[in-house]
Amino acid sequence: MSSIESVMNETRVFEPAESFKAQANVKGMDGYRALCEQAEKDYEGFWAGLARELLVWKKPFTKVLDESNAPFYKWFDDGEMNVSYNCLDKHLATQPNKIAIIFEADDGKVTKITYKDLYHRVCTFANGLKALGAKKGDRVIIYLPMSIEAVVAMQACARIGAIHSVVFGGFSAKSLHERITDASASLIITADGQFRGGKAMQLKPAVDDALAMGGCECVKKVVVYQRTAGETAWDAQRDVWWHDAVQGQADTCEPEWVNAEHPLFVLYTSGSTGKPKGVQHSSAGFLLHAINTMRWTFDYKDSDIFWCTADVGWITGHTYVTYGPLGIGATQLMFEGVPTYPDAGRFWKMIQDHKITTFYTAPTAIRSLIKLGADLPKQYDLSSLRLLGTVGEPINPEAWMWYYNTVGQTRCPVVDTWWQTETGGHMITPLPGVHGLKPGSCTMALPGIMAAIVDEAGHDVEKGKGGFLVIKRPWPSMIRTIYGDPERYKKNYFPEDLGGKYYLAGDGANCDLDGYFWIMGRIDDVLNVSGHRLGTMEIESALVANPLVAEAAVVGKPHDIKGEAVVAYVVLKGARPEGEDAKKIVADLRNWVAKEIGPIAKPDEIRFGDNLPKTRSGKIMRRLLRALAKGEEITQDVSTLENPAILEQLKEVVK
Ligand code: 6R9
Repeated sequence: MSSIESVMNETRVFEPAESFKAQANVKGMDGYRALCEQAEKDYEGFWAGLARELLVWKKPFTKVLDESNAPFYKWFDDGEMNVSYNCLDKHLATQPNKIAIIFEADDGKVTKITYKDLYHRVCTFANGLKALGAKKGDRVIIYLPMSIEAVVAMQACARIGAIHSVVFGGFSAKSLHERITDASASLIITADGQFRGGKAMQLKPAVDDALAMGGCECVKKVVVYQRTAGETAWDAQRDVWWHDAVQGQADTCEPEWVNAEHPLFVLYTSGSTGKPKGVQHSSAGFLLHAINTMRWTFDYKDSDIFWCTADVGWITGHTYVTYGPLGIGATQLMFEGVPTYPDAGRFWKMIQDHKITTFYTAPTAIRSLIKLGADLPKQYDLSSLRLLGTVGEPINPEAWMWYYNTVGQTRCPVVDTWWQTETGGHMITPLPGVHGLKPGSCTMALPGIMAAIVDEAGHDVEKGKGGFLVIKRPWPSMIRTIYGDPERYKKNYFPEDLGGKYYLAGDGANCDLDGYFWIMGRIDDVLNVSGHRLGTMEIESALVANPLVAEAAVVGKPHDIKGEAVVAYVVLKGARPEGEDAKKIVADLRNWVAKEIGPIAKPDEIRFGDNLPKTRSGKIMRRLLRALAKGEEITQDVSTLENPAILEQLKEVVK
């Protein structure tokens, strides 16, 4: 709490330059207020107007918002459209030869693909998928590295009405298995491997392992894109090379016209229980917000070259790589590799070489790049940049200032965009030609997004007082349900305590006297490690699944680069280990978690105790564990502890 207070004492305000404002898609506070008023006066009319302007409909909608089965809202429900048509076919008449994707491989090789070529690639692959039996409504797991093929695969699913579920390539076979079975997927699209930092890494073995875990009878085919061309284990009945799947297929494919509410994708994210939630999104509402935020937040112009560094395995990659940029007809850069290879200047060199105008990345990347060379950007020509953005976690004012001064050379507004997997697109963010920027604040809600801060009973809190961040009205790109678990959707996001009608974001926030929002972080048991959401329960379940472990508790602790680090308190079934023994078990447990969930979830620290501190009712005292992790003085009442000596044990970090 103290850090947020100091952040909120930030008094610097950076106003947009007149020249930026003059050319902006939303001009000045007047322009912003006019849109907000329009939304307040006629909420449905406001969104309907945007949906007519920005989407192409096969059958126009006549209904806008259906609240009859709240909180299962429906938008534009009697309309018909196709997302892939809106991202590809729509542009064929006006800009067939515009570059859609510039792909830079790990080794620096550049491939460019026009809208027309991408359209044909998507159609051909869509026909290939159909030939393999995929059809409307089927769930398709995509486990691919950053590649043009990843976008082709997602767009091809959208084209035939199949529901994709992309699994980040850094997730383990176990995590993959969990998602395959939860979604009952009939098809998996993967690659033999991927290149990162000059090394070839295998990907398909994780799919093979996942399918060998059982319960995957639903999966009929595995399509494999050949990227690294190494040795690949093969099941001739089940596996098909991508290049064979498209062989002889026609390069046009009539899109499957779907209802506006037809699910476009399910994306798994961490919540406060051990089991990840399948966040389900719609077709029309999702795409509408993706396109409109390209226009408003990123001030999109035809001449822009857009670069969002997120992997397509995360929501940011869905909305601002696969759908938003293509929906609006942009040229964008996609990058296969890592920011540190061949050296820490890679990002800056890419901005220079490709003349990037709009650069969107995560605070954790910014912090690590500062550490690797705060002056490095000065060695490159970054004059093409006109707008910068951040996403994924709160940005500390120091990192913000560096980004603004050193990367943007004080010329580029920084849009600090607050949103979530569940919201589909930006929610609270500066508009670059509108808001004066305060480092560390995501400023104000977009027009039509009714964000507010409330107390436990759902009442608005006064400005300057913290509370729960909620969205008071449904919006088009919101989550529709948790796949296969509508009850959990209702309970989690529309709790009765708040009257059951506000969307509860799960973040604590503050609104200052100027009406600027400041995000304080999660209020549930969700950690934000390098901008990735991880449930503490998920990591705990992984740890206790290890035969050596009796009990485990996981908390976060502030970390300079990652934002938060994972600290695990572990009680073994045997005696508390010491010395070399302890070191070996720590290494084993970290690898174990990497296997169970993925390397991103590896605990940074493991501490062993004879027991965990618990209340009389047996609840783990997490606040105490958080204080211990931070190395703070213990001021809490610990009189209920059976064995106070364990506090000393739990202070000890095994290095
Ligand atoms: C898009 C994305 C969502 C959680 C969210 C919040 C944190 C995201 C932020 C931010 C402060 C920002 N978060 N953007 N916190 N300022 N600009 O990251 O989705 O992976 O679902 O994470 O990330 O805590 O609740 P997701």
